[in-house]
Amino acid sequence: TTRPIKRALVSVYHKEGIEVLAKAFVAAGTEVVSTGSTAARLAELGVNVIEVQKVTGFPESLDGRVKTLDPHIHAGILADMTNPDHVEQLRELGIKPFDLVVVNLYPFADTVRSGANEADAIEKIDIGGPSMVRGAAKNSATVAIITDPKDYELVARRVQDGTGFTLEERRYLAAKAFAHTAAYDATIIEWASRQWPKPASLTAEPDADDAESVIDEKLFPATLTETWDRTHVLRYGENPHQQAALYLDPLNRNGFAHAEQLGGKPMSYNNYVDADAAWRAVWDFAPQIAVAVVKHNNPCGLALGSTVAEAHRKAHACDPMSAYGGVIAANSTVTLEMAEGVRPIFTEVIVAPDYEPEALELLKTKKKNLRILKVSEPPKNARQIRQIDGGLLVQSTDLINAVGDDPDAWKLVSGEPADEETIKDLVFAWRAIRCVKSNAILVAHDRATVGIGMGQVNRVDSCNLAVERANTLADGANRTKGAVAASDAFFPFADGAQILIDAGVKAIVQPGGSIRDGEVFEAAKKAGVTMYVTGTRHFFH
Ligand code: 93A
Repeated sequence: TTRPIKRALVSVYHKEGIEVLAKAFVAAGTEVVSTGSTAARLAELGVNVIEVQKVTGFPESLDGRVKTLDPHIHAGILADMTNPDHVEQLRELGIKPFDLVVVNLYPFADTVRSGANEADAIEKIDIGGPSMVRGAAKNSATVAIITDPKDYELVARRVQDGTGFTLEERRYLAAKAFAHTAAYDATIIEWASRQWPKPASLTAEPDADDAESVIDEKLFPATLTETWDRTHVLRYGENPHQQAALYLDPLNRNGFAHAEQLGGKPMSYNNYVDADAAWRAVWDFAPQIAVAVVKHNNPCGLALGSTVAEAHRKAHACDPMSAYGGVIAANSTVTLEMAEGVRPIFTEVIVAPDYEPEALELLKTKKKNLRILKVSEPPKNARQIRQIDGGLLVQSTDLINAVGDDPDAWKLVSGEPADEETIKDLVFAWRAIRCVKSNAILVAHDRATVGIGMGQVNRVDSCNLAVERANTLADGANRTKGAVAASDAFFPFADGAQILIDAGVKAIVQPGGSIRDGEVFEAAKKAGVTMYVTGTRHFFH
Protein backbone atom coordinates (compact mmCIF):
# COMPACT_ATOMS: atom_id res chain seq x y z
CA THR A 1 0.00 0.00 0.00
CA THR A 2 3.02 2.29 0.23
CA ARG A 3 3.35 4.48 -2.85
CA PRO A 4 6.58 6.21 -3.69
CA ILE A 5 6.24 9.81 -4.86
CA LYS A 6 7.22 10.10 -8.49
CA ARG A 7 5.11 13.06 -9.51
CA ALA A 8 3.91 15.96 -7.38
CA LEU A 9 1.59 18.91 -7.79
CA VAL A 10 2.54 21.94 -5.72
CA SER A 11 0.50 25.14 -5.45
CA VAL A 12 1.04 27.13 -2.31
CA TYR A 13 0.11 30.68 -1.39
CA HIS A 14 2.62 30.91 1.43
CA LYS A 15 6.01 29.92 0.14
CA GLU A 16 7.63 29.65 3.58
CA GLY A 17 9.22 26.31 4.23
CA ILE A 18 9.14 24.90 0.69
CA GLU A 19 12.95 24.96 0.52
CA VAL A 20 13.03 21.63 2.29
CA LEU A 21 10.55 20.21 -0.22
CA ALA A 22 12.49 21.61 -3.15
CA LYS A 23 15.68 20.00 -1.89
CA ALA A 24 13.98 16.62 -1.61
CA PHE A 25 12.40 16.90 -5.07
CA VAL A 26 15.80 17.67 -6.58
CA ALA A 27 17.51 14.86 -4.73
CA ALA A 28 14.86 12.29 -5.65
CA GLY A 29 14.34 13.53 -9.22
CA THR A 30 10.63 13.96 -8.61
CA GLU A 31 8.60 15.42 -11.46
CA VAL A 32 6.96 18.59 -10.11
CA VAL A 33 4.05 20.50 -11.66
CA SER A 34 3.32 23.89 -10.21
CA THR A 35 1.37 27.16 -10.54
CA GLY A 36 2.71 30.68 -11.36
CA SER A 37 4.62 32.05 -8.43
CA THR A 38 5.07 28.67 -6.75
CA ALA A 39 6.73 27.40 -9.93
CA ALA A 40 8.95 30.48 -10.02
CA ARG A 41 10.04 29.96 -6.43
CA LEU A 42 10.70 26.24 -6.94
CA ALA A 43 12.76 27.03 -10.05
CA GLU A 44 14.81 29.50 -8.00
CA LEU A 45 15.43 26.66 -5.59
CA GLY A 46 16.78 24.54 -8.43
CA VAL A 47 13.77 22.34 -9.12
CA ASN A 48 13.23 21.47 -12.77
CA VAL A 49 9.59 22.44 -12.44
CA ILE A 50 6.86 22.07 -15.10
CA GLU A 51 4.47 25.02 -15.25
CA VAL A 52 0.82 24.11 -14.99
CA GLN A 53 0.02 25.71 -18.38
CA LYS A 54 2.33 23.20 -20.02
CA VAL A 55 0.15 20.43 -18.63
CA THR A 56 -3.23 22.04 -19.25
CA GLY A 57 -2.37 23.63 -22.61
CA PHE A 58 -4.33 26.62 -21.33
CA PRO A 59 -2.98 29.88 -19.94
CA GLU A 60 -3.46 30.85 -16.31
CA SER A 61 -6.32 33.27 -16.89
CA LEU A 62 -8.93 35.61 -15.42
CA ASP A 63 -6.40 37.10 -13.00
CA GLY A 64 -5.48 33.64 -11.77
CA ARG A 65 -9.05 32.50 -11.14
CA VAL A 66 -8.46 29.68 -13.62
CA LYS A 67 -5.09 28.04 -13.12
CA THR A 68 -5.49 24.43 -12.11
CA LEU A 69 -9.20 24.00 -12.83
CA ASP A 70 -8.62 21.71 -15.75
CA PRO A 71 -9.17 18.01 -16.46
CA HIS A 72 -5.47 17.52 -17.24
CA ILE A 73 -4.83 18.38 -13.62
CA HIS A 74 -7.93 16.93 -11.97
CA ALA A 75 -7.85 13.61 -13.84
CA GLY A 76 -4.26 13.31 -12.66
CA ILE A 77 -5.40 13.91 -9.08
CA LEU A 78 -8.53 11.77 -9.16
CA ALA A 79 -7.38 8.69 -11.09
CA ASP A 80 -7.37 5.74 -8.71
CA MET A 81 -4.23 3.95 -9.80
CA THR A 82 -5.29 0.76 -8.05
CA ASN A 83 -8.12 0.58 -10.57
CA PRO A 84 -6.88 -0.87 -13.91
CA ASP A 85 -9.70 0.87 -15.74
CA HIS A 86 -8.53 4.28 -14.47
CA VAL A 87 -4.95 3.43 -15.39
CA GLU A 88 -6.05 2.52 -18.91
CA GLN A 89 -8.16 5.68 -19.31
CA LEU A 90 -5.30 7.94 -18.19
CA ARG A 91 -3.02 6.25 -20.72
CA GLU A 92 -5.55 6.84 -23.51
CA LEU A 93 -6.00 10.48 -22.43
CA GLY A 94 -2.26 11.03 -22.23
CA ILE A 95 -2.52 12.22 -18.62
CA LYS A 96 0.00 11.38 -15.92
CA PRO A 97 -1.15 10.74 -12.33
CA PHE A 98 0.02 12.63 -9.26
CA ASP A 99 1.24 10.81 -6.15
CA LEU A 100 1.44 13.93 -4.01
CA VAL A 101 -0.51 17.18 -3.87
CA VAL A 102 0.78 20.08 -1.76
CA VAL A 103 -1.53 23.05 -1.49
CA ASN A 104 -2.04 25.95 0.81
CA LEU A 105 -5.00 28.14 0.20
CA TYR A 106 -5.47 31.85 -0.41
CA PRO A 107 -5.52 33.51 3.03
CA PHE A 108 -9.20 34.44 3.07
CA ALA A 109 -9.54 34.89 6.86
CA ASP A 110 -6.40 37.06 7.12
CA THR A 111 -7.59 39.19 4.21
CA VAL A 112 -10.97 39.82 5.81
CA ARG A 113 -9.36 40.47 9.18
CA SER A 114 -7.04 43.07 7.65
CA GLY A 115 -10.14 45.11 6.76
CA ALA A 116 -9.97 44.42 3.02
CA ASN A 117 -12.88 45.57 0.89
CA GLU A 118 -15.44 43.17 -0.53
CA ALA A 119 -13.79 42.82 -3.95
CA ASP A 120 -10.43 41.94 -2.39
CA ALA A 121 -12.08 39.49 -0.01
CA ILE A 122 -13.87 37.77 -2.91
CA GLU A 123 -10.61 37.49 -4.85
CA LYS A 124 -9.15 35.64 -1.87
CA ILE A 125 -11.80 32.93 -1.99
CA ASP A 126 -9.73 30.03 -3.24
CA ILE A 127 -11.60 27.76 -5.64
CA GLY A 128 -8.90 25.82 -7.45
CA GLY A 129 -7.00 25.09 -4.24
CA PRO A 130 -9.85 23.43 -2.32
CA SER A 131 -10.80 21.52 -5.48
CA MET A 132 -7.34 19.99 -5.61
CA VAL A 133 -7.31 19.36 -1.87
CA ARG A 134 -10.69 17.64 -1.90
CA GLY A 135 -9.87 15.70 -5.08
CA ALA A 136 -6.64 14.41 -3.60
CA ALA A 137 -8.32 13.62 -0.27
CA LYS A 138 -11.06 11.70 -2.06
CA ASN A 139 -8.42 9.75 -3.93
CA SER A 140 -6.30 8.91 -0.89
CA ALA A 141 -6.22 5.37 -2.31
CA THR A 142 -3.24 6.59 -4.34
CA VAL A 143 -2.56 10.26 -3.58
CA ALA A 144 -1.06 11.92 -0.49
CA ILE A 145 -2.45 15.37 0.28
CA ILE A 146 -0.55 17.97 2.29
CA THR A 147 -2.15 21.23 3.41
CA ASP A 148 -0.16 21.96 6.54
CA PRO A 149 3.35 23.50 6.14
CA LYS A 150 4.23 21.74 9.42
CA ASP A 151 4.15 18.50 7.42
CA TYR A 152 6.76 19.64 4.82
CA GLU A 153 9.67 18.11 6.73
CA LEU A 154 7.90 14.78 6.90
CA VAL A 155 7.02 14.86 3.18
CA ALA A 156 10.55 15.84 2.26
CA ARG A 157 11.91 12.79 4.10
CA ARG A 158 9.43 10.44 2.45
CA VAL A 159 10.15 11.90 -1.00
CA GLN A 160 13.86 11.69 -0.53
CA ASP A 161 14.06 8.18 0.88
CA GLY A 162 11.66 6.99 -1.82
CA THR A 163 9.14 5.41 0.55
CA GLY A 164 6.22 7.76 0.12
CA PHE A 165 3.22 7.19 2.40
CA THR A 166 1.30 4.11 3.48
CA LEU A 167 -2.42 3.86 2.78
CA GLU A 168 -3.13 4.42 6.47
CA GLU A 169 -1.06 7.59 6.42
CA ARG A 170 -2.70 8.86 3.25
CA ARG A 171 -6.16 8.24 4.73
CA TYR A 172 -5.19 10.21 7.82
CA LEU A 173 -3.84 13.07 5.71
CA ALA A 174 -7.09 13.00 3.70
CA ALA A 175 -9.22 13.37 6.81
CA LYS A 176 -7.06 16.27 7.90
CA ALA A 177 -7.42 17.86 4.47
CA PHE A 178 -11.23 17.59 4.50
CA ALA A 179 -11.25 19.26 7.90
CA HIS A 180 -9.06 22.01 6.47
CA THR A 181 -11.38 22.81 3.54
CA ALA A 182 -14.44 22.58 5.78
CA ALA A 183 -12.95 25.12 8.19
CA TYR A 184 -11.97 27.29 5.22
CA ASP A 185 -15.54 27.20 3.89
CA ALA A 186 -16.94 27.90 7.35
CA THR A 187 -14.97 31.16 7.44
CA ILE A 188 -16.34 32.11 4.03
CA ILE A 189 -19.89 31.26 5.11
CA GLU A 190 -19.57 33.37 8.23
CA TRP A 191 -18.27 36.33 6.24
CA ALA A 192 -20.75 35.97 3.38
CA SER A 193 -23.79 35.66 5.59
CA ARG A 194 -22.74 38.79 7.45
CA GLN A 195 -21.84 40.63 4.25
CA TRP A 196 -24.85 39.49 2.27
CA PRO A 197 -27.90 39.13 4.55
CA LYS A 198 -31.14 37.87 3.14
CA PRO A 199 -32.77 40.64 1.10
CA ALA A 200 -36.38 41.60 1.71
CA SER A 201 -37.24 40.27 -1.76
CA LEU A 202 -36.43 36.75 -0.52
CA THR A 203 -37.94 36.96 2.95
CA ALA A 204 -41.48 36.37 1.69
CA GLU A 205 -42.71 32.81 2.10
CA PRO A 206 -40.76 30.53 -0.22
CA ASP A 207 -42.86 29.04 -2.98
CA ALA A 208 -43.75 25.39 -2.77
CA ASP A 209 -40.97 24.18 -5.10
CA ASP A 210 -38.33 26.06 -3.15
CA ALA A 211 -39.58 24.70 0.14
CA GLU A 212 -39.44 21.12 -1.10
CA SER A 213 -35.84 21.43 -2.17
CA VAL A 214 -34.50 22.82 1.13
CA ILE A 215 -36.45 20.67 3.56
CA ASP A 216 -34.56 18.68 6.19
CA GLU A 217 -35.49 15.11 5.31
CA LYS A 218 -34.89 13.88 8.84
CA LEU A 219 -37.44 16.23 10.37
CA PHE A 220 -39.79 16.22 7.40
CA PRO A 221 -39.73 12.70 5.92
CA ALA A 222 -41.89 12.04 2.86
CA THR A 223 -43.97 9.74 5.08
CA LEU A 224 -44.23 10.05 8.83
CA THR A 225 -43.62 6.43 9.79
CA GLU A 226 -41.96 7.01 13.16
CA THR A 227 -43.51 5.34 16.14
CA TRP A 228 -45.00 7.67 18.71
CA ASP A 229 -45.51 5.85 21.99
CA ARG A 230 -48.25 6.79 24.41
CA THR A 231 -46.63 7.60 27.72
CA HIS A 232 -49.48 8.98 29.82
CA VAL A 233 -53.21 8.82 29.71
CA LEU A 234 -54.25 12.21 31.05
CA ARG A 235 -57.14 12.69 33.41
CA TYR A 236 -58.94 14.70 30.76
CA GLY A 237 -58.22 17.09 27.91
CA GLU A 238 -58.55 20.83 27.69
CA ASN A 239 -61.97 20.40 29.35
CA PRO A 240 -63.20 17.61 31.63
CA HIS A 241 -65.47 16.14 28.93
CA GLN A 242 -62.53 15.56 26.55
CA GLN A 243 -60.26 12.48 26.68
CA ALA A 244 -56.53 12.99 26.32
CA ALA A 245 -53.13 11.30 26.34
CA LEU A 246 -49.48 12.27 25.86
CA TYR A 247 -47.31 10.70 23.14
CA LEU A 248 -43.56 11.02 22.75
CA ASP A 249 -41.83 12.32 19.63
CA PRO A 250 -39.14 9.74 18.76
CA LEU A 251 -37.04 12.45 17.09
CA ASN A 252 -36.85 14.64 20.18
CA ARG A 253 -35.89 12.56 23.18
CA ASN A 254 -34.86 15.62 25.18
CA GLY A 255 -37.97 17.64 24.56
CA PHE A 256 -40.27 18.97 27.22
CA ALA A 257 -42.64 15.98 26.93
CA HIS A 258 -39.81 13.85 28.32
CA ALA A 259 -39.50 15.96 31.49
CA GLU A 260 -39.04 14.15 34.77
CA GLN A 261 -41.61 15.04 37.43
CA LEU A 262 -40.03 15.47 40.87
CA GLY A 263 -43.11 16.40 42.85
CA GLY A 264 -46.72 17.52 42.92
CA LYS A 265 -49.99 16.34 41.46
CA PRO A 266 -50.11 14.65 38.05
CA MET A 267 -49.77 16.96 35.07
CA SER A 268 -52.97 17.92 33.29
CA TYR A 269 -53.40 18.59 29.59
CA ASN A 270 -53.45 22.36 30.19
CA ASN A 271 -50.42 22.11 32.50
CA TYR A 272 -48.51 20.51 29.64
CA VAL A 273 -49.55 23.20 27.19
CA ASP A 274 -48.61 26.06 29.51
CA ALA A 275 -45.43 24.53 30.89
CA ASP A 276 -44.28 23.79 27.35
CA ALA A 277 -44.92 27.43 26.41
CA ALA A 278 -42.99 28.62 29.47
CA TRP A 279 -40.05 26.31 28.77
CA ARG A 280 -40.06 27.29 25.10
CA ALA A 281 -39.86 30.94 26.17
CA VAL A 282 -36.68 30.54 28.22
CA TRP A 283 -34.59 27.56 27.28
CA ASP A 284 -32.56 28.95 24.43
CA PHE A 285 -31.84 32.28 26.15
CA ALA A 286 -28.94 30.36 27.77
CA PRO A 287 -26.21 31.24 28.66
CA GLN A 288 -28.22 34.23 29.88
CA ILE A 289 -30.41 33.39 32.87
CA ALA A 290 -34.09 33.72 31.99
CA VAL A 291 -37.37 33.10 33.79
CA ALA A 292 -40.85 33.16 32.28
CA VAL A 293 -44.25 33.15 33.94
CA VAL A 294 -46.94 31.78 31.64
CA LYS A 295 -50.71 31.66 31.77
CA HIS A 296 -52.98 30.29 29.08
CA ASN A 297 -50.08 29.62 26.74
CA ASN A 298 -48.85 33.24 26.87
CA PRO A 299 -46.19 34.88 28.99
CA CYS A 300 -47.38 37.31 31.63
CA GLY A 301 -43.76 38.08 32.41
CA LEU A 302 -40.33 37.21 31.07
CA ALA A 303 -37.00 38.52 32.31
CA LEU A 304 -33.27 38.01 32.40
CA GLY A 305 -31.37 38.33 35.66
CA SER A 306 -27.92 38.05 37.13
CA THR A 307 -29.38 35.28 39.28
CA VAL A 308 -32.34 33.05 38.66
CA ALA A 309 -34.09 34.54 41.72
CA GLU A 310 -33.67 38.03 40.32
CA ALA A 311 -34.95 36.95 36.90
CA HIS A 312 -38.01 35.47 38.59
CA ARG A 313 -38.67 38.62 40.65
CA LYS A 314 -38.49 40.75 37.50
CA ALA A 315 -40.68 38.39 35.47
CA HIS A 316 -43.27 38.21 38.23
CA ALA A 317 -43.31 42.00 38.65
CA CYS A 318 -44.42 42.47 35.04
CA ASP A 319 -47.96 41.32 35.83
CA PRO A 320 -48.38 39.97 39.37
CA MET A 321 -52.15 39.71 38.95
CA SER A 322 -51.96 37.36 35.96
CA ALA A 323 -49.12 35.35 37.50
CA TYR A 324 -51.63 33.88 39.97
CA GLY A 325 -52.09 30.23 39.06
CA GLY A 326 -49.39 30.42 36.42
CA VAL A 327 -46.54 28.24 35.27
CA ILE A 328 -42.93 29.26 35.90
CA ALA A 329 -39.99 28.17 33.78
CA ALA A 330 -36.33 28.88 34.47
CA ASN A 331 -33.49 28.01 32.11
CA SER A 332 -30.99 27.47 34.91
CA THR A 333 -30.90 25.70 38.26
CA VAL A 334 -33.59 26.87 40.67
CA THR A 335 -31.89 28.17 43.80
CA LEU A 336 -33.22 28.28 47.34
CA GLU A 337 -33.57 32.06 46.95
CA MET A 338 -35.81 31.63 43.91
CA ALA A 339 -37.79 28.90 45.65
CA GLU A 340 -38.40 31.33 48.56
CA GLY A 341 -39.64 33.86 45.99
CA VAL A 342 -42.01 31.34 44.43
CA ARG A 343 -43.30 30.07 47.78
CA PRO A 344 -46.00 32.72 48.41
CA ILE A 345 -47.24 32.70 44.80
CA PHE A 346 -49.96 30.24 43.81
CA THR A 347 -48.28 28.35 40.97
CA GLU A 348 -49.41 25.29 39.01
CA VAL A 349 -46.10 24.07 37.56
CA ILE A 350 -42.43 24.89 37.78
CA VAL A 351 -40.01 23.79 35.04
CA ALA A 352 -36.22 23.96 35.17
CA PRO A 353 -33.13 22.02 34.11
CA ASP A 354 -32.32 21.42 37.80
CA TYR A 355 -32.96 22.38 41.43
CA GLU A 356 -30.62 23.00 44.34
CA PRO A 357 -31.40 20.25 46.88
CA GLU A 358 -32.66 22.81 49.47
CA ALA A 359 -34.80 24.51 46.82
CA LEU A 360 -36.36 21.19 45.86
CA GLU A 361 -36.90 20.31 49.49
CA LEU A 362 -38.66 23.62 50.16
CA LEU A 363 -40.89 23.37 47.10
CA LYS A 364 -41.80 19.76 47.84
CA THR A 365 -42.66 20.31 51.48
CA LYS A 366 -44.18 23.78 51.42
CA LYS A 367 -46.01 23.58 48.11
CA LYS A 368 -47.34 20.04 48.01
CA ASN A 369 -49.51 20.59 44.93
CA LEU A 370 -46.85 22.29 42.85
CA ARG A 371 -45.85 20.12 39.91
CA ILE A 372 -42.03 20.19 39.77
CA LEU A 373 -40.50 19.29 36.42
CA LYS A 374 -36.89 18.72 35.51
CA VAL A 375 -36.17 18.96 31.81
CA SER A 376 -33.05 18.77 29.66
CA GLU A 377 -32.16 21.01 26.78
CA PRO A 378 -33.98 19.96 23.60
CA PRO A 379 -32.09 19.72 20.30
CA LYS A 380 -31.87 22.97 18.37
CA ASN A 381 -33.19 21.45 15.18
CA ALA A 382 -36.42 20.21 16.68
CA ARG A 383 -39.73 20.39 14.88
CA GLN A 384 -43.17 21.53 15.91
CA ILE A 385 -46.25 19.63 14.91
CA ARG A 386 -49.75 21.06 14.92
CA GLN A 387 -52.91 19.34 13.97
CA ILE A 388 -55.41 20.72 11.52
CA ASP A 389 -58.59 18.93 10.56
CA GLY A 390 -57.43 15.91 8.58
CA GLY A 391 -53.72 16.66 8.67
CA LEU A 392 -50.61 17.68 10.51
CA LEU A 393 -48.57 20.82 9.96
CA VAL A 394 -44.88 20.41 10.73
CA GLN A 395 -42.36 23.20 11.00
CA SER A 396 -38.89 23.70 12.42
CA THR A 397 -38.77 25.50 15.76
CA ASP A 398 -38.36 29.27 15.84
CA LEU A 399 -35.19 29.74 17.86
CA ILE A 400 -33.34 32.62 19.42
CA ASN A 401 -30.59 33.68 17.06
CA ALA A 402 -32.74 32.96 14.06
CA VAL A 403 -31.88 34.93 10.94
CA GLY A 404 -32.48 38.61 11.71
CA ASP A 405 -31.84 38.34 15.47
CA ASP A 406 -28.33 39.78 15.30
CA PRO A 407 -28.59 43.51 16.10
CA ASP A 408 -25.51 44.22 13.97
CA ALA A 409 -27.65 43.37 10.96
CA TRP A 410 -30.60 45.56 11.97
CA LYS A 411 -31.26 48.68 9.97
CA LEU A 412 -31.72 52.01 11.75
CA VAL A 413 -34.71 53.71 10.09
CA SER A 414 -35.42 56.49 12.58
CA GLY A 415 -33.71 58.47 15.31
CA GLU A 416 -30.28 58.17 16.85
CA PRO A 417 -28.50 54.81 17.05
CA ALA A 418 -29.42 53.27 20.40
CA ASP A 419 -26.82 53.25 23.17
CA GLU A 420 -25.47 49.95 24.45
CA GLU A 421 -27.99 49.63 27.28
CA THR A 422 -30.93 50.32 24.96
CA ILE A 423 -29.62 47.84 22.40
CA LYS A 424 -29.52 45.20 25.15
CA ASP A 425 -33.16 45.89 25.94
CA LEU A 426 -34.12 45.85 22.26
CA VAL A 427 -32.35 42.54 21.73
CA PHE A 428 -34.08 41.13 24.79
CA ALA A 429 -37.49 42.38 23.61
CA TRP A 430 -36.94 41.02 20.11
CA ARG A 431 -35.91 37.61 21.46
CA ALA A 432 -38.69 37.55 24.03
CA ILE A 433 -41.41 38.28 21.53
CA ARG A 434 -41.00 34.87 19.89
CA CYS A 435 -43.01 33.31 22.67
CA VAL A 436 -45.87 35.81 22.63
CA LYS A 437 -48.95 34.91 20.63
CA SER A 438 -49.45 37.12 17.59
CA ASN A 439 -50.29 39.91 17.19
CA ALA A 440 -47.61 40.56 19.77
CA ILE A 441 -46.33 43.83 21.18
CA LEU A 442 -43.86 43.72 24.00
CA VAL A 443 -42.63 46.63 26.10
CA ALA A 444 -39.42 45.99 28.02
CA HIS A 445 -37.07 47.74 30.38
CA ASP A 446 -33.90 46.53 32.06
CA ARG A 447 -34.16 43.08 30.37
CA ALA A 448 -37.64 42.47 31.70
CA THR A 449 -41.04 42.70 30.08
CA VAL A 450 -43.15 45.46 31.61
CA GLY A 451 -46.16 45.23 29.34
CA ILE A 452 -47.23 42.54 26.88
CA GLY A 453 -50.07 42.80 24.38
CA MET A 454 -50.79 39.41 22.86
CA GLY A 455 -53.19 37.40 20.81
CA GLN A 456 -55.19 40.29 19.40
CA VAL A 457 -56.60 40.23 15.89
CA ASN A 458 -55.20 43.65 15.11
CA ARG A 459 -51.92 45.27 16.07
CA VAL A 460 -53.50 48.44 17.47
CA ASP A 461 -55.29 46.46 20.18
CA SER A 462 -52.02 44.69 21.04
CA CYS A 463 -50.27 48.07 21.33
CA ASN A 464 -53.01 49.43 23.57
CA LEU A 465 -52.98 46.30 25.69
CA ALA A 466 -49.20 46.36 26.14
CA VAL A 467 -49.24 50.02 27.17
CA GLU A 468 -52.23 49.59 29.45
CA ARG A 469 -50.76 46.53 31.15
CA ALA A 470 -47.46 48.31 31.64
CA ASN A 471 -49.06 51.31 33.28
CA THR A 472 -52.12 50.05 35.15
CA LEU A 473 -50.37 47.13 36.81
CA ALA A 474 -47.56 49.25 38.17
CA ASP A 475 -49.10 51.05 41.15
CA GLY A 476 -49.20 54.38 39.37
CA ALA A 477 -45.70 54.20 37.94
CA ASN A 478 -45.28 54.96 34.24
CA ARG A 479 -43.41 51.95 32.93
CA THR A 480 -43.59 52.74 29.22
CA LYS A 481 -41.72 56.03 29.45
CA GLY A 482 -38.12 55.40 28.44
CA ALA A 483 -38.78 51.72 27.82
CA VAL A 484 -38.31 49.91 24.49
CA ALA A 485 -40.89 48.04 22.42
CA ALA A 486 -40.86 45.15 19.97
CA SER A 487 -43.46 44.12 17.44
CA ASP A 488 -43.46 40.51 16.18
CA ALA A 489 -44.44 41.58 12.66
CA PHE A 490 -44.50 44.84 10.73
CA PHE A 491 -46.86 47.71 11.53
CA PRO A 492 -49.36 47.77 8.64
CA PHE A 493 -50.19 51.38 9.48
CA ALA A 494 -48.54 54.04 11.63
CA ASP A 495 -51.36 53.95 14.23
CA GLY A 496 -50.00 51.07 16.33
CA ALA A 497 -46.49 52.49 16.44
CA GLN A 498 -48.00 55.88 17.35
CA ILE A 499 -49.61 54.39 20.47
CA LEU A 500 -46.20 53.16 21.64
CA ILE A 501 -44.57 56.48 20.75
CA ASP A 502 -47.26 58.44 22.61
CA ALA A 503 -46.73 56.19 25.61
CA GLY A 504 -43.13 57.38 25.71
CA VAL A 505 -41.05 54.43 24.48
CA LYS A 506 -37.61 55.53 23.35
CA ALA A 507 -36.89 52.79 20.83
CA ILE A 508 -38.81 50.23 18.78
CA VAL A 509 -37.64 47.12 16.97
CA GLN A 510 -39.83 45.54 14.31
CA PRO A 511 -39.40 43.53 11.10
CA GLY A 512 -40.35 46.28 8.62
CA GLY A 513 -41.64 45.36 5.18
CA SER A 514 -45.07 46.99 5.20
CA ILE A 515 -46.14 49.03 2.16
CA ARG A 516 -46.66 51.85 4.63
CA ASP A 517 -43.18 51.51 6.21
CA GLY A 518 -42.57 55.13 5.14
CA GLU A 519 -45.46 56.39 7.29
CA VAL A 520 -44.41 54.23 10.23
CA PHE A 521 -40.80 55.43 10.08
CA GLU A 522 -42.03 59.02 9.71
CA ALA A 523 -44.11 58.79 12.90
CA ALA A 524 -41.03 57.59 14.79
CA LYS A 525 -38.80 60.25 13.24
CA LYS A 526 -41.23 63.03 14.15
CA ALA A 527 -41.07 61.96 17.79
CA GLY A 528 -37.31 61.40 17.72
CA VAL A 529 -37.85 57.73 18.57
CA THR A 530 -35.20 55.25 17.51
CA MET A 531 -36.51 52.49 15.25
CA TYR A 532 -34.71 49.43 13.93
CA VAL A 533 -35.99 46.97 11.36
CA THR A 534 -34.82 43.37 11.50
CA GLY A 535 -35.96 42.07 8.12
CA THR A 536 -37.45 38.94 9.70
CA ARG A 537 -40.48 38.39 11.86
CA HIS A 538 -41.44 36.16 14.76
CA PHE A 539 -45.09 35.25 14.27
CA PHE A 540 -46.38 32.76 16.82
CA HIS A 541 -49.99 31.70 16.43
O1 93A B 1 -8.10 31.40 -8.18
S1 93A B 1 -8.14 30.01 -7.90
O2 93A B 1 -9.24 29.57 -7.18
N1 93A B 1 -8.12 29.17 -9.27
C1 93A B 1 -7.30 28.15 -9.54
O3 93A B 1 -7.47 27.49 -10.58
C2 93A B 1 -6.23 27.86 -8.62
N2 93A B 1 -5.27 26.91 -8.64
C3 93A B 1 -4.50 27.07 -7.55
N3 93A B 1 -6.80 29.64 -7.08
C4 93A B 1 -6.02 28.61 -7.45
N4 93A B 1 -4.94 28.10 -6.82
C5 93A B 1 -4.34 28.66 -5.61
O4 93A B 1 -3.28 29.50 -6.02
C6 93A B 1 -3.73 27.69 -4.65
O5 93A B 1 -4.64 27.21 -3.68
C7 93A B 1 -2.63 28.52 -4.00
O6 93A B 1 -3.07 29.16 -2.84
C8 93A B 1 -2.29 29.59 -5.02
C9 93A B 1 -0.95 29.38 -5.60
O7 93A B 1 -0.77 30.19 -6.72
P1 93A B 1 0.70 30.71 -7.11
O8 93A B 1 1.52 29.48 -7.24
O9 93A B 1 0.58 31.46 -8.39
O10 93A B 1 1.14 31.59 -5.97
